[in-house]
Amino acid sequence: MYIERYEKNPIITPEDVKPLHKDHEVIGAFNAGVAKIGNETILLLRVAERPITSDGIVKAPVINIENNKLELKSFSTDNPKYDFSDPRMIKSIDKMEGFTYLTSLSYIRIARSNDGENFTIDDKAFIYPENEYQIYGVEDARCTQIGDEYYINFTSVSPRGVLVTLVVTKDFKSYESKGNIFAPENKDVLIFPEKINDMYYALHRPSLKSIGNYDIWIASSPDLISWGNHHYLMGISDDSWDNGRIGGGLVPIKTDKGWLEIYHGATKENRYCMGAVLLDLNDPTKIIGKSIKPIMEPDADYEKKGFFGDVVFGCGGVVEGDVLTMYYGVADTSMAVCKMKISDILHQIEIEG
Ligand code: MAN
Repeated sequence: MYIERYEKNPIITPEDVKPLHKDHEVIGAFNAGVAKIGNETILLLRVAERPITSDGIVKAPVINIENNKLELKSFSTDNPKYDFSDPRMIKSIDKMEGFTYLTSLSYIRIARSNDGENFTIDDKAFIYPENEYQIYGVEDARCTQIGDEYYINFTSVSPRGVLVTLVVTKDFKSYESKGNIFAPENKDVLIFPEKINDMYYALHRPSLKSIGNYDIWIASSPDLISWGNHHYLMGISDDSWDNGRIGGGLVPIKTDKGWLEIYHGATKENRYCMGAVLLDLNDPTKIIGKSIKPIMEPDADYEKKGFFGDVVFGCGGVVEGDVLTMYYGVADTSMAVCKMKISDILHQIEIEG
């Protein structure tokens, strides 16, 4: 399938973002939710800031909710009690002690553009950790426009677990909090942009700990806040590009043929690609067809190399006629943009699905 990657990719890199915290460096500006308000394209960037440290020490940033200050925990890399093998986290080897810290603090900051290619980044955070569920950060926003309101859901991370929080805005200057909509562990919530048979729908991705896999589920709600009627939608494959985990990517796109969902799938080794699935227009719990091969794989240098390489991770796009402009995170580091034809994606689903 033909994908036109923008020649000046990546469009936003960590170097373009000034850290908000003293003695920190921005290591990621990625996985942005997308909205269009008037002529302006909004990217809800996940900015990751890491404490600058000396060799042999890894620091974990944690927000103290009592005084709203960022505090740092230090770990010596030669201490055998800790596992540093995943650069995104520090884990205790002793399961009884059982802690995980993240090596960076993520929050949501807005980048704005009038042409969809050149972005200016706000000086301040838009969504910053503000309660006990968010002391390790907030990540990976998705934005669904319903009428003149924009519903933004994102991952909140803390020792209480990884869960999903919802806020609503009309102007991308301030927002109203709607609370936690999915309990731990859950991620990758995509709210459909309109009611279907008088109910709202959302894809979600529970991460099962005892039995089961990292699969996509679907739920419905009368009010966007209380979600129920949970159904398993689709799962990982046994031995392919998506044998590790799958999760919703972009806000579902309404087409003549059905709801088109572009999702991410990763191997057990964490190579992230994008796939496509078509859901019934009147009952999105029903799958019409699915691409067998990924529609997009990490290929360009900026997709293969970075803080966490071999990752393409789309969280949003803009649809104009048959053209989807997808904004996507690359290598857990930067933002890139590409264009693809919706008819090409539907064709791939038709011949493979
Ligand atoms: C995964 C990755 C990280 C993220 C944590 C917590 O390990 O997506 O980037 O910080 O989960 O959500």
